[in-house]
Amino acid sequence: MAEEPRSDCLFCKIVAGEVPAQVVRETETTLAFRDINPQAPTHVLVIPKAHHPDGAALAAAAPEIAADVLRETGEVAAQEKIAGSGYRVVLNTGTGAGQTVFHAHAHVIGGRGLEWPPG
Ligand code: IU
Repeated sequence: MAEEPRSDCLFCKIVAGEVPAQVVRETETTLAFRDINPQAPTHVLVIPKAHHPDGAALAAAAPEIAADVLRETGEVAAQEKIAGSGYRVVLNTGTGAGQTVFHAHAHVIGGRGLEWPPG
């Protein structure tokens, strides 16, 4: 279920324009901005504008917006010119997997070689 914007949610504040971000793409339902602590030459976060706690919750509550987010990861990769060399889309889900911001977001990471499996 989509929730109201949360005053304690950093990404809701970015959507509201209350916290600055380097926005690279925006649609009616999504926002894409550069990660403040990039792990690769390209590291962009794609988020739904509506608050959902993680990717699974987003897909369950609003599958059409989950599809928008996934489509936008591809658009970001094309715009950043990393589609040809390969890139990774990551949805950390849960504290044990490294999720630190509990507003759904897909990391788009590329511009360097990427190891598998991830750490
Ligand atoms: P995670 O999957 O929840 O760990 O990803 C959260 C990301 O949000 C992480 O890569 C942070 O560097 C990033 N981030 C940000 O871009 N701007 C911020 O002000 C904060 C975190 I706090």
